Amino acid sequence: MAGKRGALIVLEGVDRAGKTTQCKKLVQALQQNGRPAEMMRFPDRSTTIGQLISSYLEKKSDLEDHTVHLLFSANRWELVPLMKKKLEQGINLVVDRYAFSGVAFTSAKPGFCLDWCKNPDVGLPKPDLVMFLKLSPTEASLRGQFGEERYETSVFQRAVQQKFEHLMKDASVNWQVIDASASIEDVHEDIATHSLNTVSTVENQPLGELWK
Ligand code: DGP
Ligand code: NA
Ligand code: NA
Repeated sequence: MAGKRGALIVLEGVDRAGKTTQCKKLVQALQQNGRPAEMMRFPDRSTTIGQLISSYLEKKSDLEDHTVHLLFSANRWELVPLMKKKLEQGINLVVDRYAFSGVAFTSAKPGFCLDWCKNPDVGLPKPDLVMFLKLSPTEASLRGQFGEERYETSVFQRAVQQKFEHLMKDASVNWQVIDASASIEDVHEDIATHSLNTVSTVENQPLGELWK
């Protein structure tokens, strides 16, 4: 197939770092630069599996911890054919959370090792760029109270942050740390610059496989 593929760009970070706002702004900026772009988010709560996850996050149901980990992973895998199709069509995908959230959130629970947590996501499309929106717990707390969903406590979020720090030591992933304490516009500039570089760098390269 001729033509240039789209880039797979992921935004990660603890809750309230501004990922969703920045994903939307990035999609607009890419489009304004003549680069087709679409946003995706995980968990995608619209699918059958996503509805099970959503009910769990809203505390309307309880699920065993291993089970919910595998459901989050399955939710990513079920979107892989669509992701690949779009990337092959030259559409750049901006993704709000991915397998790194999967590993960070489950491995922050007692009794889970990193390798077990990574395994179900091994082989997913490998992001060309993962930007970690870094925000200290103090700065995050200044952005207001946590919501009512599962995981939304400062103790758990601190544990998640430590797991992300560990994952970022993996040089096989193209991590960029973004200072999320800056203004929305400044954070956006930073993210857009990294993304536009990535989009033109990878357009003739094959898509990789994560953690393989
Ligand atoms: P969001 O819709 O971005 O607010 O994410 C919902 C919550 O689910 C958030 O607290 C992060 C958490 N989360 C996202 N992906 C995963 C995953 O793969 N596994 C686990 N255990 N939690 C996840
Ligand atoms: Na949330
Ligand atoms: Na969000």
